[in-house]
Amino acid sequence: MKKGALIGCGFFAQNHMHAWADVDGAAIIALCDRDDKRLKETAERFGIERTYSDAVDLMKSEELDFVDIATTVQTHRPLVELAARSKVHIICQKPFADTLADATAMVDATAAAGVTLMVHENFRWQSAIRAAKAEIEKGSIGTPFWGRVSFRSAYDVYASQPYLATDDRFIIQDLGIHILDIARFLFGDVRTISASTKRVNPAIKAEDVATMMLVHESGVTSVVDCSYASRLSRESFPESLLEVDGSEGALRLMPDYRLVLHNASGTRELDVSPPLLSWAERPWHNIQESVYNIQRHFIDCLNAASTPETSGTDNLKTLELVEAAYLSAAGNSRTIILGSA
Ligand code: NAD
Ligand code: 89Y
Repeated sequence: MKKGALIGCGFFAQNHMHAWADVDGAAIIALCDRDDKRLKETAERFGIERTYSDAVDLMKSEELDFVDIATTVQTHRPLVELAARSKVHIICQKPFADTLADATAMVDATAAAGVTLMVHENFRWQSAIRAAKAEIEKGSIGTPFWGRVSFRSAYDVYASQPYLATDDRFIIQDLGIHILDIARFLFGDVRTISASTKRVNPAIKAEDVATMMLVHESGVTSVVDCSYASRLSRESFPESLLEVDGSEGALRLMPDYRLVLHNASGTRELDVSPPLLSWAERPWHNIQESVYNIQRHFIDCLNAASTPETSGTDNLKTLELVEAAYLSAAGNSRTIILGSA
C-alpha cells in the first residue's frame, strides 16, 4: 500500500480525495491546508484523522511514499522542493509552474532526489480522448495530416475558482494547457506555434479566448482553440471536441461523446461517454473520471518504477507551448519556433 498525503484541500482536491478512495494500492493518511476550515471539512468528509496546517510539519511527522499537491500554481515550487528534500514521490496539479525556470528547477530537484514527479495533467486521461487516440493508432483514418482540438463554453468557472477572474493569465494557462497537451498526445511534439488571444468578458482580468495554430514534428498541422465566452445553443462544458483528417478518412469527437469515424468502409458512430463514477456529478464527470485514471496511473508507475506519461520532464514541453503561445499573442501572432522561445 502506498501511503500519501494531500496538500491543499480546496475546490478541486475534493475530486482527488474521492478518486484516491477508489484507487487500489493507495491510501491518503494525512491532509494539509493552511486554511483551517477547508482542512477540517475535508478531514471530516473523508475520515482522515491526521491533519496539518503547515507542510513542513507534515513532512517531519509522517512517513509517506508520496504527496499529492493540489494547491494553486504559486506554491508548487516550494512544496515540490520540500517533498523532494524529504525523498517522497510527487503528483502535482497543473499548471505545474508559472515560469519554465521554476518548472525546470522542480524537475532537476526531483531528479537529484531520485523521486518520481508526475504532473496532474488529466484531460488526456478522459476516456473519450483515449478512444480517439486508439482509433488513430489502429489506422482507422490512415495517417493524420490535420487536426483541431476545441473547447468552447460559457460555463461559469469563476464561481468555484474565483482566482481565474483575477489572475494575470487565464485561459491558456488554466485550460488551454490541457488542450495543448491533448494536441501533443494525439499528434506529437510541436515545431512551431502562433496564437491570438482576446478578453471578451469585461469582468475578468485576462484573456478568455485563445486560438492557436501548431505545426507538429509529425507533419500534422493542428488548431487548438479555447473559449469561455462562447454562448452556444448547447453548452458542452467540459467536453473537448476533436476533428482529425487523415489520408484514409476522418474522425470527429462531437458533443455528447459521439465519436464518428469515416473511411472507405463506411461511417461508424461510437458512444464514448465516460462512466459516471459513484461520486461524480454531471457535467464534471468526464474530468472526474480522468482524475481517477491519472491517479491510478501514478500508483501503477510507482509500483512498476516506470515513468508516468505526464512526468515533470514531459510537462516541460506542454509548458513551453503555453509560454510560446503567450509570446506569440503578445507579438501580433508571430510564429514561435519551439526551443527558441
Ligand atoms: P483552491 O484555491 O480552491 O484550493 C487550494 C487550496 O490550497 C486552498 O485551500 C489553500 O488554502 C491551500 N494552500 C495553498 N497553499 C498552501 C500551502 N503552502 N500549504 C497548504 N495549503 C495550501 O484551488 P483549486 O480551484 O482547488 O485549484 C487547485 C489546483 O487545481 C489549481 O492549480 C488548478 O488549476 C487545478 N485544477 C485542476 C483541474 C483539472 O482538471 N486538472 C480542475 C480544476 C482545478
Ligand atoms: O481549472 C480548469 C481545469 O483544469 O479544468 C477546467 C477548469 O476547472 C476551469 O477551466
